[in-house]
Amino acid sequence: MAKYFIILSLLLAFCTATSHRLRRHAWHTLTPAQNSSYISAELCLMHTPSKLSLPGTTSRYEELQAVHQLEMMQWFGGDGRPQDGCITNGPFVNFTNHLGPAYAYTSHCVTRRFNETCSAQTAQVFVDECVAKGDWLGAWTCIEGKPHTGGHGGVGGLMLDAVVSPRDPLFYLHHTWLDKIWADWQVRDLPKRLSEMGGDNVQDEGNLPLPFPPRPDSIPKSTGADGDPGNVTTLEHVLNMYGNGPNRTIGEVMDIWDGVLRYEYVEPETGGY
Ligand SMILES: *[C@@H]1O[C@H](CO)[C@@H](O)[C@H](O)[C@H]1NC(C)=O
Ligand SMILES: *[C@@H]1O[C@H](CO)[C@@H](O)[C@H](O)[C@H]1NC(C)=O
Ligand SMILES: *[C@@H]1O[C@H](CO)[C@@H](O)[C@H](O)[C@H]1NC(C)=O
Ligand SMILES: *[C@@H]1O[C@H](CO)[C@@H](O)[C@H](O)[C@H]1NC(C)=O
Ligand SMILES: *[C@@H]1O[C@H](CO)[C@@H](O)[C@H](O)[C@H]1NC(C)=O
Ligand SMILES: [Cu+2]
Repeated sequence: MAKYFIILSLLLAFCTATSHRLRRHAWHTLTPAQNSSYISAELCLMHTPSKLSLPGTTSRYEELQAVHQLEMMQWFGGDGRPQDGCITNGPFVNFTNHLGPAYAYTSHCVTRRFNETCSAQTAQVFVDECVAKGDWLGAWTCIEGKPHTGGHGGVGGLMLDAVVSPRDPLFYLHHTWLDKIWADWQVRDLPKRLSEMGGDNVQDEGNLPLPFPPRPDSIPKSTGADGDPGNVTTLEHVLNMYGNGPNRTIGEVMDIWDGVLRYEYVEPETGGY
């Protein structure tokens, strides 16, 4: 299968440790050939039949979304068309997804509704503000507030579905960017920030940025507290991969450089860190 130049975030947390670090490049620095490889890899996942028997899934791509759907409690084409929000161009124009909305299973196109007011919240000035925070709780809530929500709202459509937003391939670009903001915050105080974790492990449902429908009885409840002694997230917290790969603890994925993920970022300006 075509090479990934941008790894799919925690969804690839099951990558076995390799002797060399993988390198994550910024999308705008890819060559046309690398660009096509990445898009082909996503199309390949969309066209490869599912194998894990997760509810509603028909492809490997949907099995990755299922992790988000099941766990949630707490050149990609342009905007959608006015009448139904379906995208009208780009490589995913004919893609039919089968998970969602929320916990339902229906066949539908990729929908978007660009909103520049929301996108403005992803501006560099807000990112800089978050990266400057002195502790994890400050950085996390800051990232969640503007850069994270701004990306979901800025694209709109499927990206505004809190349960299955990974249905839009843009989700992975947005979230790998958020991963990088986290790493940018970490490198400002190493090694301390390779083990700094905290915050609620179950979302406070009264205080969500996106509408969040109740989970139906047919979907087993995730306790949210797997591995934690209480309701605070710890390094022992288990990331349930639902068979997409081995479960990992948060402690295992904190150090992107030398932990199980083992990758580094290639900065267009400096050549990487
Ligand atoms: C990336 O590839 C898509 C099609 O695969 C093409 O339309 C687009 O122009 C390419 N962009 C760049 C920057 O190479
Ligand atoms: C989408 O389907 C139409 C009709 O079959 C076809 O003409 C078009 O090339 C397809 N586009 C892509 C990007 O696969
Ligand atoms: C864009 O999002 C803002 C903030 O949520 C909202 O007030 C506004 O109505 C949206 N604009 C459009 C055109 O939907
Ligand atoms: C977490 O647990 C503590 C102590 O048991 C409790 O006081 C607090 O309300 C809980 N917080 C949440 C968000 O459930
Ligand atoms: C992954 O974690 C979940 C939740 O802790 C657990 O139910 C499941 O059995 C684990 N799967 C594997 C393969 O260890
Ligand atoms: Cu998100």
